[in-house]
Amino acid sequence: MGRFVKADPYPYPYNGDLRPENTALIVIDMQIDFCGKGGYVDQMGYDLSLTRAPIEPIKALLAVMREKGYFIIHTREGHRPDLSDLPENKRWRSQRIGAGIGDPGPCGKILIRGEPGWEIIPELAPLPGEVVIDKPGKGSFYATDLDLILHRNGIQNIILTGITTDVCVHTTMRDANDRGYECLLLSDCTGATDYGNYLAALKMVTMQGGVFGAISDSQALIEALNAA
Ligand code: C5J
Repeated sequence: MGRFVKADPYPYPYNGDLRPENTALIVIDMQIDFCGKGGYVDQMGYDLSLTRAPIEPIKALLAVMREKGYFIIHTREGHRPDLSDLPENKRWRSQRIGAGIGDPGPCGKILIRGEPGWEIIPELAPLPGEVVIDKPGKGSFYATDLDLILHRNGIQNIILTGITTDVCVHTTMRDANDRGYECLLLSDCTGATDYGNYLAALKMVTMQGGVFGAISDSQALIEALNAA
């Protein structure tokens, strides 16, 4: 039997074992810096409507998965105020495009922990007790305790949402897949700074029989979660 989500290129998860006890929803970097006016992405001149598109679908999905008792994880990309964890080349590149990490901006110092721009947007604020992972890089595993927390809580399946599809979401998905987690990326719950990159990032997942996992959307997932 099992419980499966309609997904591309295979019904997810591969073994039909989809339960609140073994499945986590991860909401990646839904911070003002990535989708708010005056934040990092806005300062770089990208179209905010692309990174804001997943807000409502994620909000609706969070309500369902919270109610059903699924394990919820949020991540935030950001650096220490003294910049001791900021690679010099990352800073240099951000300065080149006019949004220097650590420099003052309309939402405080860009991508710095504790600054207004670094906060998760109020619509998707974590609830007390939900795990929040602070990461200095694009992937959610590097220099964090995410893997330890997933293991401790018996998580085998990871549902990925958040921004940006081609950068932090993809890096996290690839890394999770290499670690043996069964991954599902929801197309309406993610966005990139470029629409072509968003489409390409989704397509990449589906190659080779699901090289990093599978792609679906929140409606299909909710249907599967509601099925007896
Ligand atoms: C980026 C992210 N794009 N959250 N971060 O720098 O994808």
